[in-house]
Amino acid sequence: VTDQAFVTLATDDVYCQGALVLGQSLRNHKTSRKLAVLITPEVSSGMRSVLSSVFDEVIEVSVLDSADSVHLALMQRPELGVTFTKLRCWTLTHYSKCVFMDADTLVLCNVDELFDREEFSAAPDSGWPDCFNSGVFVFRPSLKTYRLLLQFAAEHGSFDGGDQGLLNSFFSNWATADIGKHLPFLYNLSSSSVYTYVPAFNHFGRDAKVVHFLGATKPWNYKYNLQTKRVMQDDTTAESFHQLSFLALWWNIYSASILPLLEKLQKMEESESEECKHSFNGVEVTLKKVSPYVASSLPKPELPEQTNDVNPSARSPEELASRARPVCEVEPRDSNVRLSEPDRPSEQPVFQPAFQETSEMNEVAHSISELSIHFIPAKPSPEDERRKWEEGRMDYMGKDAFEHIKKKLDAFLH
Ligand code: UPG
Repeated sequence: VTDQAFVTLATDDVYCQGALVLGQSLRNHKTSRKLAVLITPEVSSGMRSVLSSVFDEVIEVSVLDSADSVHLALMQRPELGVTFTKLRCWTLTHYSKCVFMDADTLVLCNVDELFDREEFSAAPDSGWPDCFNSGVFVFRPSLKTYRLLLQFAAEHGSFDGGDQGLLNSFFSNWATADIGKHLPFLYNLSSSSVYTYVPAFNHFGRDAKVVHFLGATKPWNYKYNLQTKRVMQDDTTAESFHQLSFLALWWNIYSASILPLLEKLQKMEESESEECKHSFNGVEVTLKKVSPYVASSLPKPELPEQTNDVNPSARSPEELASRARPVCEVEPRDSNVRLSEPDRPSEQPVFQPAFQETSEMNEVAHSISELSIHFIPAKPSPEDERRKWEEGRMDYMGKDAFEHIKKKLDAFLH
């Protein structure tokens, strides 16, 4: 079907990562509809080319911002003014009908049946069920509707400062007029409702079709260990088992399908002279710039103090990503910091521990032509693990946790 499309929005490279996972999840479940993503000028050219390998259409629009700091402050989300840009989806008049999906949603199965619904269909919001959530909705592109929406926004604003408040006021009879326009909650299951109504989730959750990571913390804000395939949990948050399952699913798609595309992009960018020479202990070392997308997916390395001598800027992947200057490659493999030749099997340590100023190091380092540096986080010792247990920080993500998560997911997805 070429005149119907799933549409999403990403106003920067960070939200693009969500859009890519959403697009890939729609592809994985063999949608027969087109995939379109609205982007704004801020999205980088590299990211645009990655988007175009997942989406049929990458459409640049200019930003619409509610600039409504008062209402946005009530939600404590000053960044959501740009969600007014979502209204631009009504301008896609080369499609007769579309389903809009936020970039922080993920489909768990084929949801093409949504196109059987009419404008304006949406699911209830978990915070105020007489309002719909604007993360998933069925609409008909129309310049007339678009103009009416802009006019309405100018006259009435939005009660929450974002698109959701505006759309709820505009389509104000949604709650009562036509039950056919109420999408089941399963088409927009907020990942947090998994713990706000546990029995309901246990009863209905297996039929979930779309999961929505709404709220300030998005899947890409978590850390994920590529080797163990585990989402790394922040000590201060207490995500439920099911939330972690959905996060793990998001990260599985990201690491299996999106990361390779971003790495390809990184390689292309690197070949455009993104390497630099750095000298320490009289030895010249080649440092490669790590793409922010790749770096942000890597777990935070626990660096031994002495590595600061080598590159004082190398701390967390976020810091690495946020700095313009070249940084060391971070590789989460096993314990210890290591200096190795690129083509030498990485299991074979050259120095342990590394970066101590020994004559042996200089000798060997001089004898190899190219070096790459790997900062590798140390494994927690049994003492560390016991201490965490005693402090009440149990290892929910213990050895076999991912197996459990996968089993559970398989159980309710099939
Ligand atoms: N978005 C961007 N860039 C931003 C912020 C948002 O592209 O800087 C897009 C993106 O598609 C995102 C969507 O807008 O998924 C909504 O923003 P998000 O940060 O996901 O907000 P949430 O708090 O999860 O969303 C609730 C509603 C959502 C509505 C938003 C503002 O679920 O549908 O757009 O609040 O009203």
